[in-house]
Amino acid sequence: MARHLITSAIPYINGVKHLGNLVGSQLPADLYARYLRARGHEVLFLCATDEHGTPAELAAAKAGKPVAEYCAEMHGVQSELARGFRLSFDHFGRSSSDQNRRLTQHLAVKLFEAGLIEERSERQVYSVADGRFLPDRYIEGTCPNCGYDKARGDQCENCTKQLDPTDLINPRSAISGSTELEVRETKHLYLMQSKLRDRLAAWIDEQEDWPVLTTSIARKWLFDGEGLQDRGITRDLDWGIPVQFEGAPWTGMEGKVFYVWFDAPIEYIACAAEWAEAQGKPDAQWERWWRTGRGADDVRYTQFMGKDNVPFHTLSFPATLIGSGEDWKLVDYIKSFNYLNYDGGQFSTSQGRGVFMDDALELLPADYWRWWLLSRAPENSDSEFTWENFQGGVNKDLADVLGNFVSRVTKFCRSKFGEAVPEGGDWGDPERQLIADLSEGLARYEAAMEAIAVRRAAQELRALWVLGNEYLQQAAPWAAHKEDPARAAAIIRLALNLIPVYAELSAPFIPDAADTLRAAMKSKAGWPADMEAALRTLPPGHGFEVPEMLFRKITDEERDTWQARFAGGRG
Ligand code: B3M
Ligand code: ZN
Repeated sequence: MARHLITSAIPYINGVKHLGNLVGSQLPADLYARYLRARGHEVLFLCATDEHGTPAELAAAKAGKPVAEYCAEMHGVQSELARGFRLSFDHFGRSSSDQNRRLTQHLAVKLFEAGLIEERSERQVYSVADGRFLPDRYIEGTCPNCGYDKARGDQCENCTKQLDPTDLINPRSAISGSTELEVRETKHLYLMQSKLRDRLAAWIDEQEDWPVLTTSIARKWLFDGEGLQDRGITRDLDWGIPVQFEGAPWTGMEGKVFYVWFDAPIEYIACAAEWAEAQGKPDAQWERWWRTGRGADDVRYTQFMGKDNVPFHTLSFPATLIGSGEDWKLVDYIKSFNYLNYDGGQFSTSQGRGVFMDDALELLPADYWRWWLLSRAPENSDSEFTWENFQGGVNKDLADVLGNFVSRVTKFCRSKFGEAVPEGGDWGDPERQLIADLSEGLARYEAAMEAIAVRRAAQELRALWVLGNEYLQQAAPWAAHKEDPARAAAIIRLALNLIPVYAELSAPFIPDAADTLRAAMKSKAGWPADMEAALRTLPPGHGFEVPEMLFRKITDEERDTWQARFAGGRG
């Protein structure tokens, strides 16, 4: 029995996430959390919304709402969708929480005291009409490269050229449209990551078992070009965690907030504190997950994220924690993902391209999506969602294999023996062979899950479902029943017992279907540590109900309708 801390990258607050976001962090994290709980481990699984920064401010402005109100509302929307997808977070927090504000300010002070934060003066664009400094993307103008007249201060969306605000022709404020802009001197805090380079490099070197996708990205940022850069961790924004606060060791930082990527990972810690508060537990209860001196020494900490988030988790966040000089728990394993593409292109939040979490649940129950997304997770390379692949996966794996097995076994039993496990002869060679095959397959499934090899785990699970179908096909109880009803009863007794086993093994992928099977078989056996014993759990006479159709097939007509409906984007 071990203690596992699991975090998923925290999704930005600005809108509903698409299936590519979901499969790159929250969904595989949930799979792993459910598996570890099923194996009897103690798990704390945390996620939150990432609420600060310009994306939140801009999205709120677009929605015509004060940003705090917008964030509260969107947090509700995202929580509801997380519930809809059965994401089993122990807590779904908010990076705008008091806990995160206190922790972020606390860590900044510790870093300052350790000589790792420096004040630097910068020249920056100030809008007189708006009475504020403008971050790069709040400045618009004409691109000097292509002439596009809505280029942003950091980049031209039209020709992709990276820009400085001072490159823009006819620059204006994106907030008010005012052209009354000046360049003024202002101070910012910098985290001296370069001073931590050797310690970070040594720490990355220790991680021999991490996926190459994770370590190669970390090494690239550590050693390429000029190596690890010092990083500005403050911004001129209203919305965020204030840099000037009581007891701060610096002055003159009014009107500035911490950079969103500085406070967002700290929310992983703050979220544990929010969880403790919500549960009415004392601080010691969350600290035993996060402070090595207070019990977190024996915690195994796993993070899940898309590849674009890796530099922040392998370098910046560890720099914050190591640099603080305090005993914070560092991540033990980072599971990162490539991208899921959509129908020949990319999923895109800004263009509304692809299927989003709310759309998905409107079309089909969560299990259909969970199974397809996890079994095709973009682990070793990018993968692609097409409606045809989705239809094929759902129909072939869920309906034809698992669903078919359950339906054949339970309906056959009902018609020949009634809705109770039949008495009958003992098991012979085919059954012993099946149990041996299932035991071996189970060991492979468990190994894949322990390694967080998501696709492989799905294949191994499916292989276990296939074994049941093949057995049924060969043992052919419908034929045996004519000459030897006792033999047919023995076959069916085993096959019925396989259903609760499937429920337990499949639950991390398809939790609702698992519950349906448990309810139908009136059994909640737990993980089948010993396959033979597990298959004797339901004794003769144990009543059950034929479950409703477990999975329906997606028709060609639906597939075509959905493809057409989503071709145009969300608008
Ligand atoms: N919100 C980016 C993303 O959702 C960012 C992750 C923060 S993890 C601390 O991809
Ligand atoms: Zn341009």
